Amino acid sequence: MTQPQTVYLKDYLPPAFLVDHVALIFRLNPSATEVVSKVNYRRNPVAAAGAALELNGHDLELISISLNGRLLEQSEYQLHASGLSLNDLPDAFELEIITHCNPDANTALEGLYRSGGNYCTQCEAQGFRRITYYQDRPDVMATFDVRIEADKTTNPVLLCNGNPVAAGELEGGRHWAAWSDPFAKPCYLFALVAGDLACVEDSYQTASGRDVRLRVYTEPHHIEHCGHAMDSLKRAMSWDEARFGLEYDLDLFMIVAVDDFNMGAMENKGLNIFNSRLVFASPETATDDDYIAIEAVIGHEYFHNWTGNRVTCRDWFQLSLKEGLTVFRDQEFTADNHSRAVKRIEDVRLLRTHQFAEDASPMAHPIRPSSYMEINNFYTVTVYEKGAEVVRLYQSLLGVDGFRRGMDLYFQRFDGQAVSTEDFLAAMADANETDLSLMQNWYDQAGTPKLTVSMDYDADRQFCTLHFTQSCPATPEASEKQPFLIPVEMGLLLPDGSEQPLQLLGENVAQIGSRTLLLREREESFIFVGVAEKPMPSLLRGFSAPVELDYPYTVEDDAFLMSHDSDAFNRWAAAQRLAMQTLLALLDGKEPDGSVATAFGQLLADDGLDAALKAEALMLPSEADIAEVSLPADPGRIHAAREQLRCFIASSLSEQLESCYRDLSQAEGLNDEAMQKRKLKNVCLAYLVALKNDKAIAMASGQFHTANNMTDQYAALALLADCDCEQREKAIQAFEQQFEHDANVMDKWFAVQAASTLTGTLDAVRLLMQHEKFDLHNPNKVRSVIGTLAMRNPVIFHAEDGSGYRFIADQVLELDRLNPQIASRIVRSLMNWKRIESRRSALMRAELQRIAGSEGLSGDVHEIVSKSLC
Ligand code: B3K
Ligand code: ZN
Repeated sequence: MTQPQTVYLKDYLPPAFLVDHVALIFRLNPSATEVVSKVNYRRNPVAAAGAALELNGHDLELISISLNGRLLEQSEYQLHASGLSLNDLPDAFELEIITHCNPDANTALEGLYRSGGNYCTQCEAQGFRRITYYQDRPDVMATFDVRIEADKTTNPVLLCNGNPVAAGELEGGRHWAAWSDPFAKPCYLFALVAGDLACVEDSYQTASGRDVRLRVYTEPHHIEHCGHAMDSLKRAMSWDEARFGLEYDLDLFMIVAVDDFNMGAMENKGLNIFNSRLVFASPETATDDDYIAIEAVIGHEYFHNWTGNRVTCRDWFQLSLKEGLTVFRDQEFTADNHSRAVKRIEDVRLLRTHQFAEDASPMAHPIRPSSYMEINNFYTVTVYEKGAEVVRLYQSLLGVDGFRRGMDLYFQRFDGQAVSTEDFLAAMADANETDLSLMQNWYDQAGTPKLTVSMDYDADRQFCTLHFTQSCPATPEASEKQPFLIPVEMGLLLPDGSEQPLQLLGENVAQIGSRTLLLREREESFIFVGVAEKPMPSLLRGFSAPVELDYPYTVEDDAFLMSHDSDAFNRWAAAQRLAMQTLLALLDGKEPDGSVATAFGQLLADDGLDAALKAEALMLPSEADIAEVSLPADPGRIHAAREQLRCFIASSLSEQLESCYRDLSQAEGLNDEAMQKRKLKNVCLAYLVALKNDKAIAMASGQFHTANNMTDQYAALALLADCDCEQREKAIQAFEQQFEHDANVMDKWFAVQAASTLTGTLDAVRLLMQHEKFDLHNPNKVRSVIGTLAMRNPVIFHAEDGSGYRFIADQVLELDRLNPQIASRIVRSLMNWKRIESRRSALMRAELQRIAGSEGLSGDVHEIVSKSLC
């Protein structure tokens, strides 16, 4: 195989030809689908004169090419491994290309493939080149007309982007449908679906009074599980109108649920395609977290209609332009509909655990990378979640109204265009007549900035000074970093817990409540006056910037902030720090300090806190979080320390935990309050079961067998799956019998077993892979079994004998032949070998080397492995 090439942002050139219109005919056939593509090209005035037309193509069988109706000889074009070049072309012409592709043989799930007997597509980022020869790049935007022909019995439903325009019958039991999409779009937003599908239908009237038909398509037996998805869609449509003044633009909006999908969902124009696990929901089959995630992802894909589709990316380096912005929008959608504080905590937990680790890894990259080998490797927590944090910075700097002004100008300037992150920055700055040039450093530099803070208190002058120093570790793209623009939302708490009014030296009046300090330099100090008592700083409230905060808080300081901070996020952050300090002390061989149990007990008893915030605060930092701050990490000792602390808290607070559990056991329904109560109840149960005594196991088993909702049933199952007891086997069997016909629920059954820390899990996983419902071709199954073991089971993955690493490397090699994108996700579990203690580190490295030395590796896996071994 040829070595994958690195693509550089600095080499960007506009396309040689522009496209006005694309007309496609699909003659669907499982093993040989014919695609007739008729495209009107004209020379791009800004491209080099006389440039060739370079069309991308992958795994296509070329049947014919005609230029303005004349069939071309083979000598008139150059066919090569990755496409087709044509020279000496007129300034404007029509090119007709006929190709065949094989949907049945497409296990990579990119381009046109089959899932459950139905046809579907996935074109982002570069899947359209597996459908036809085209300039497969997002800055080529065109209107599309599509005709689909297929067997009528097996494919009664034929769907494409845009609006349906005509349909009819054909000979031989076939039929056709024609679709037209009036909005110019890049080809990555193309989608086609054909199959035997049922749909739920509803309608939505936009703010300006237009009626839009809404449809959610699925295999017929799941139709009764689509109500929540439809409700979520309507909520998303009305939220985008209210918050951003953005209306839907076509007459029809469709969502199709498919079982075989590489990621969560895809925002194709007018025809979103979803992984079925993010569509189907009923209280018996979906957890509360599933309900919230479905609403968020339906919102996310819908919001892309403006941020991504109407205004798209110039090239794939700009991915965060649409993804960071759209994640920010979906975060706000959830925050506006549920608890803002809980949403913020969950987003920050995800960022700190996964993105901070990525930023410290060999794959560290800026939110706008400057090079890549395989673009699919850059759909990362950095581009998405850190990207969303950077968008949030604009809102912190400009306020909600200023941010809205920036968004309005962005759409006014760029609707229908393919643009860059600089264009977004400029719209935000111009709309608010302010200089935001320092924001550019957030796009160009990788690494998590560290903010070191110290405080001096001068009792005589009543001055309190905060000193800030920012630094950023070296990352592959740069060792020296320019300072970042960092808004620090903060307050000063007085010993009685009240807020010190904030007045900086030189100001005339004091402000009550939080204020935001803007850091622009490597070192800055701020002097507050009129501070009569030594205060406790509450820093980075609401996590006002994606940085690592370093302030010398003691255990007592954190206990104080946990119970007094007016900022809910910082109460959570203090609880996490307190737990982390205790965990690090345990790793140092110390005994658990009682203050953590006391503080957690007070928090649990606090009537002023809602149940979900208590639950979030009581959840200990994950083993991955601990690993990041105890380098080189020893996963075995980290697990033991965390278990020790869980048991210590559980035994110190057992009565309180049990009575809290019992008080909350009646939570019913899907409202926020009931969901919050279930969350806290299950956190209490998890602590109790950590003690592994008969009473706690009986409570979990009782909950499992009597639960009337998946949240409680699944929480109990997960706890039992980690206990070596007879109730474990009973629960696992009962769950399988109850849900064997529901693929998405079976994924949960697979995952709890693969997450078990019991010895023997690796053998159990091998057996699970022989289970009749397991299928290596199905990404959800792979994620549930192999992904869970690699990413969510540090005990088994990091087994001292290297068996976990060897198993995962074997799976990566096998998966890579079927589906490189999925293999490339799994192989990342080995990437951080340099941060692990030396024995395991050597074993991980050896597996990476074994993968690197294998024949026929995909570009996807090659990029991760080669960068990891650098
Ligand atoms: N834009 C898609 C992700 C495509 C991933 C391609 N490897 C879903 C989303 O972010 O909305
Ligand atoms: Zn997205």
